[in-house]
Amino acid sequence: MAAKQSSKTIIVSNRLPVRIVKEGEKLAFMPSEGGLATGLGSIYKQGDNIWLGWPGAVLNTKAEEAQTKKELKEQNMAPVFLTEQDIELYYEGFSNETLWPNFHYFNQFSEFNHEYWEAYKAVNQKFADQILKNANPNDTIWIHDYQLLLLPALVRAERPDISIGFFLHIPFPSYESFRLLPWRRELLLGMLGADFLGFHTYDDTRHFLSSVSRLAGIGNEHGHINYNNRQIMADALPMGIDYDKYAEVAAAPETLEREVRYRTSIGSEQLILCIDRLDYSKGIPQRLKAFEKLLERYPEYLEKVSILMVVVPSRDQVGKYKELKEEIDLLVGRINGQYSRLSWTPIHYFYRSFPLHALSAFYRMAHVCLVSPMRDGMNLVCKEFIASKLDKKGALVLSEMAGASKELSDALLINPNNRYQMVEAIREALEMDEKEQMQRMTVMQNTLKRYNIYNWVDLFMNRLSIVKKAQRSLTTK
Ligand code: GDG
Repeated sequence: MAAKQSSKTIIVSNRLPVRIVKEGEKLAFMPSEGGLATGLGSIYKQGDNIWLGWPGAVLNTKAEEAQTKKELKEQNMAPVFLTEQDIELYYEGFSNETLWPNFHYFNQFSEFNHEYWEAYKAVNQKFADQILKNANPNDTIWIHDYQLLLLPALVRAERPDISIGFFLHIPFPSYESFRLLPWRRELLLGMLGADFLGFHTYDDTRHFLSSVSRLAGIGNEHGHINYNNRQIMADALPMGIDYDKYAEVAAAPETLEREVRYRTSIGSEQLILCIDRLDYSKGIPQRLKAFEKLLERYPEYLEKVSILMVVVPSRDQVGKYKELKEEIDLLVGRINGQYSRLSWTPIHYFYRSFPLHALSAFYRMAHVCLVSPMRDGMNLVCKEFIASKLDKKGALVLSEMAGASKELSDALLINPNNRYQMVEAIREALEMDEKEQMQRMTVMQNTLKRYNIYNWVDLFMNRLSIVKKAQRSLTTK
């Protein structure tokens, strides 16, 4: 009898949890501390498991590629090398100018460009080729996000029995939005190469199933899809954070020292905290206009309340993002120009990123965290704010359009298109008595402690293995 082949897990995402920075001739490998990297650390760092993806820099020589492969191999990673053209057409193009706006209901921004589509197919094939070089039939593959929607089917075509999971980190749009895409059917069939498909919310799952049924003619029963004689499952699995890590950083001496230093600089005013990547889906101008309205309607907040706004640079080579940056700069300038006093600035605005301890100090200092995206798959910032509130004081104003709102019903929920509602919710948050703050915070903390990132990873892997077992038992009957 042949010896049983060992099995490993291959994580696949567009970006690796490491970033190459070129320093002249030298390559430096900087780890990324994102939530996904932390959560999946328990998987990819074990045994023969690997994480496969783009290392974040375009390399020009075979020697650079060889060095990268070697360094990454030592950290259980394998690179997929992309060219400048791949980045322009597949990543900035199809992923971020076609899929991103369509999936976030910004169809007026969606580019339907055939060249982008061809590049998207070709790069998904590049990823598939790398997986196939590394994968054995007993392995488990976990593919992440909208840049790789075709990948499950490309792998399935070559490895009919392999176990494939897929998780979408952004919303899956309603059929009415998704059907606008010229390549909608190919994208769905690409995803259906997976055995288990996870989404942040029940609504995302429902939208996906509805598109599968209406555009590909494949029905389902409570999320179970029978396609090509394979039983596939789609379900909601909201992603959590590393709760203990955020709670621990919030108690670290470096964080406390920073908090004292920042408070000495800005005084004792109440702070409304906003942290986002630069993106039109995050609703940054809408929120600034609401704050402007708050100051106009309730002048008692002048000199008493400020916004601390961190906008992390992102995709700012793409036209729409440049325009957004200009709009934000103008609004901040207008509001600060009109309301500033020598001793008070209404909006402390930073267009850059901060180290984790600084972020944690901001979370600690904030009376209110204002998270008001027009659409967001989940939103981890609001979860990190809650985990950082060790004294349970503070209030969260949260958009209904963020996936996180489904779990955090003790936040003050708002429709980000309703400026007056946002103004009143900010006021309610600023005026909320401590008892109510602590009651709401306790409920939200308990939820997030329980459904943390490790729990999410375990649930995903369990669901995938249950689906696979059921599939195998059906085919052997
Ligand atoms: C996508 C989906 C979904 C921010 N500024 C700094 C910093 N950050 C960190 C935050 C948080 C992360 O970046 C942002 O995560 P979000 O979830 O808010 O948003 P996206 O980047 O759009 O993520 C989203 C997520 O995928 C996961 O599935 O929730 O809906 O769009 O962790 O803390 N980190 C540091 N300095 C900063 O200045 N160190």
